[in-house]
Amino acid sequence: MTGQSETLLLIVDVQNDFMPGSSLAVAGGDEIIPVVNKLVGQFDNVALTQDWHPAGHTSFAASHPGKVPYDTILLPYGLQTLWPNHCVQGTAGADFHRDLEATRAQLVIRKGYHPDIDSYSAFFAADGTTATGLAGYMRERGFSHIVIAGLATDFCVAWSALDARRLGFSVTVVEDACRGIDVDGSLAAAWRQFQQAGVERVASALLD
Ligand code: VGL
Ligand code: ZN
Repeated sequence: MTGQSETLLLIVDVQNDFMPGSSLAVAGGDEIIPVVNKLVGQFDNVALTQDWHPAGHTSFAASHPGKVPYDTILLPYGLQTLWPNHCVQGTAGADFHRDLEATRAQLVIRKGYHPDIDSYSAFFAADGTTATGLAGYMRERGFSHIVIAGLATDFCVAWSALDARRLGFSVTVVEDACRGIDVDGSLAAAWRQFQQAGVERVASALLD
């Protein structure tokens, strides 16, 4: 594997609103926390993403009269799945889970803050062109490899992993440190796309 100095561990959206019982609950989302914390202890370079939407964000079903969560809608940049309100800037739901070991994170990338564009990926908003700055950060820091874990496997983890491949980084997804939402087969599709794109899939035990 690539050395520590060329590798960034990216922990995606381990936030309260994605936890069981909250607005956009990911089944088993809390179960990954000990696995993620162990990973954080194993990498020299750690970054986090934080889904960070303004109230009334375009990805919220409530922003579109007559729509309900998990409907889709055609927006100027393409098809958008509509979600329950979640991760609104400054709310407790947008905070990282209290047990996430975030102290050693060197960077927090916030995404989804443009009112009219969603952003699953840590690299680009859903229009495919509005950058978050993470690619530039990785290049300037000399990271050629990204190891990704977090929520949700089939949305923010998947879009981040596939963008990272498109940008030319080598990519590893830690399967037991992720959980998916699984809308209409999206979880199986994500694992298929990972394979096609050359995203490496590992179990966390293999990184010991
Ligand atoms: C996510 C749906 C909406 C994610 C974020 O973190 O995977 N999914 N916003
Ligand atoms: Zn979101």
